[in-house]
Amino acid sequence: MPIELSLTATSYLPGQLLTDSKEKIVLAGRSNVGKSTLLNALSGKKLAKTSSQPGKTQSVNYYLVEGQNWYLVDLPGYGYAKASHALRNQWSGLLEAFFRDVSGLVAVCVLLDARLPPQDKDLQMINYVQERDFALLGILTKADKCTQRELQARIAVWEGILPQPPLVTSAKSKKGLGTLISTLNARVEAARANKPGL
Ligand SMILES: Nc1nc2c(ncn2[C@@H]2O[C@H](COP(=O)(O)OP(=O)(O)O)[C@@H](O)[C@H]2O)c(=O)[nH]1
Ligand SMILES: [Mg+2]
Repeated sequence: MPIELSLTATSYLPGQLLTDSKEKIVLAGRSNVGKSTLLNALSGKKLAKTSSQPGKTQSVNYYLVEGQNWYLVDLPGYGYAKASHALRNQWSGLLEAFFRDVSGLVAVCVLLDARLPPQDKDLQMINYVQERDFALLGILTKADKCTQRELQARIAVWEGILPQPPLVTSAKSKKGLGTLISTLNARVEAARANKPGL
């Protein structure tokens, strides 16, 4: 079930972002939402540094999905309250450049902490993605930390906000990881099938 991910490029500055047109699916989310842990769980390997201290990933990381030939792109976490202004500006500059210049973007996954009600930063990111007409996929993380009842209530709230119900995942229990992988591959396949002239 795991997918093989190879870190192909790490970009700290806009000029280092990849410009090729290979399909890309982005993982975005607030610091500490569980992005690095999810990447590691998807690959069954320790690829990305995880931390209980948020605000560590400051680069755009491109992971090639081996065998499928597309990139899973790990964006810097947003909304780390303790980051300096200079650092926050550097991050948002990198994100702006990424979304302005990206080629082959198939979908943006916004990771959402299943324990929390919608946070301002989540809603801002969702708006940002929708304003630009990028395909959006909500992914609840840390589902193992919620009771079934809490989870159902959280899903219902997100169903009122997102264009489609969120996928529910836990890196700890592995819940939803197989569905997530097949959903992402299917999105890439659909994008390829729709490409005119190929
Ligand atoms: N229980 C549980 N904890 C998780 C899960 N995913 C991440 N965490 C914890 O959440 C914290 C932040 O995770 P990390 O992956 O570093 O977040 P990132 O900042 O979004 O990359 C760490 O302490 C992780 O162990 C999960 O599915 N279940
Ligand atoms: Mg991280």
